[in-house]
Amino acid sequence: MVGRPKVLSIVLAGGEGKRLMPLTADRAKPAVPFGGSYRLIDFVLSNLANSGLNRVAVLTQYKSHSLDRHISLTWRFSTLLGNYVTPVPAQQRLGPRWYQGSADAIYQSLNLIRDDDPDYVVVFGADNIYRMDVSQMLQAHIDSGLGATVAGIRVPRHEASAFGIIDAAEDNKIKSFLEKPADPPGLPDSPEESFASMGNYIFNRRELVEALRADAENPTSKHDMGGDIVPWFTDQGRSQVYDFKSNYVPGATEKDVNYWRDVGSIDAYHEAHMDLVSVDPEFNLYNSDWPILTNQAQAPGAKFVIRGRAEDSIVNPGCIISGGEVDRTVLGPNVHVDKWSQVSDSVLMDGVRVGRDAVVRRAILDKHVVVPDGVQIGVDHAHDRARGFDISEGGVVTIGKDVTIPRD
Ligand code: ADQ
Repeated sequence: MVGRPKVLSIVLAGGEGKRLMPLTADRAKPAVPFGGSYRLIDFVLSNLANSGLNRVAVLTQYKSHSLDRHISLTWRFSTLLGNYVTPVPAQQRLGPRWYQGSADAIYQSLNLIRDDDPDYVVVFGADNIYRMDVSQMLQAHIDSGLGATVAGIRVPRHEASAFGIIDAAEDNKIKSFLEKPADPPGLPDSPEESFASMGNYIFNRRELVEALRADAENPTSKHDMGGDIVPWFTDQGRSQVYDFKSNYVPGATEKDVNYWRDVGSIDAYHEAHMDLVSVDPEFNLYNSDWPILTNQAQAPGAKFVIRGRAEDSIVNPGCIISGGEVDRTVLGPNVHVDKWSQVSDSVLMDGVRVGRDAVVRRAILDKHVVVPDGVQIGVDHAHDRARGFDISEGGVVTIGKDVTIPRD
C-alpha cells in the first residue's frame, strides 16, 4: 500500500430483509444468525478487520436492537489505537425522517466523515457471505486515480435482475451501470452471465461528499447507492470495476476462493447452510488464516448420549443430543434433541428444543422454538400450512422466534 492512507469504512446495515421473513420479524437482516454461531454482519466486519481496516461505522435503522447489541458486545476494538466499530442509528439530523435510501443514510451521517477525516471511504453492504481482502481492492482504487471503485462478480444472467449490472471497458472503467434492469445484458464472452455489482464500493472522500450533496438536491433521485451514486460517478467517467475474481485471501481453497452469496431469501439461506454441512463445501468456514469472527456462546461442549448422533452436521457448544438422530443440519448453541427424534436438512438456532419422537425435515427453526413430543414439521406441507407455518417456494418450512408449536 502507498504510504498509509486514512480509511473510514461505512457498513450499510439498515436493510429490512423482507424476503427472509419470519427471521427478520424482529431483527434487521444483517443480524440474522448464520452458520450456527454467526450473524450475517460478522462476514463483512471480519473481512474489514482481517484487511486491517479498523475504523468502522455501521449504519443501522430498521429493528436494530439485536444488531446494536451484537456489535457492541462482539466488535470492540482497542480504542487506544484509534480503532473502532460503532453502530450508528438513524439520527434524524436533517429533520424528522428516517433514511430514504442507502445514499441518504450516508448523507445524513456526513458528520462521521468530517470527524474521522479519511482520504478514502469504503462503503460495504452487510448482508453477504464471502471472504475478501479489502486492502487489495483499496490498492486497485488508489492505483486507478478514479473517484469510485465498485466490486463486481459474474452471476448467472437469469438471476442478474436483482443486482446492479456493470458494463466495463478492458481497462475496467465502467461504461454503463444499470441498477436492477428487467432484462440484464449478458457478457460478450459469456452471454448467459452478467457482471453484477456486489454492493461494495470504495470512494475518494472528496468526490463522495460532492456526489452525496448533488444527490440530496436532486428531486428525482431515490437516494440509493446503486441506483443513483454509482451512476453519478459513471456519467462523469470516474468509476471503475474491481473484479472479485482477482481477489485472493490467505487459506482460500480452490472451491471457495471467490465464493459470494446473497442469502436474501429463505431458499438461498437454507441452501447456503446445506453447503456448509456438505462433505466438501463451496464455502469453507474453517479457514483460520482468514477467520470469520463472532461472539461465541459461553457453553460447555456438545454432548451425545444414549446413542444420540449427528452426521454431516455442525453442532455448536451447549447442544445435547440425547438419543435423537441429526443429519445434514446446523445446530446453533444450546439445542436439545431428545430420544427417538429425527432432525434432517435443517437449521436449528440457539436454544431450540426438540422433544421425543418428533420429526423436523427441511426446516429453519428460529431461536427458542419448542417442538413438543411427537410433533412433525416438514413432513406434510398441507398440515404445516394449516398450522400457519411459512413454506418457501423451495419447500423449506420456517418457524419464527420463541414459538412453541402446539401438539397435534
Ligand atoms: P440491494 O441489496 O437490493 O442491492 P439495498 O436494499 O440498498 O440494495 O441494500 C444494500 C445494503 O444497504 C444492505 O446491506 C442493506 O442492509 C443496507 N441498507 C439498505 N437501505 C439502507 C438504509 N436506508 N440505511 C442503511 N443501510 C441500508 C445492492 C446494490 C446493487 C447490488 C446488490 C448486491 O444496490 O447494485 O448489486 O446490493 O447485493
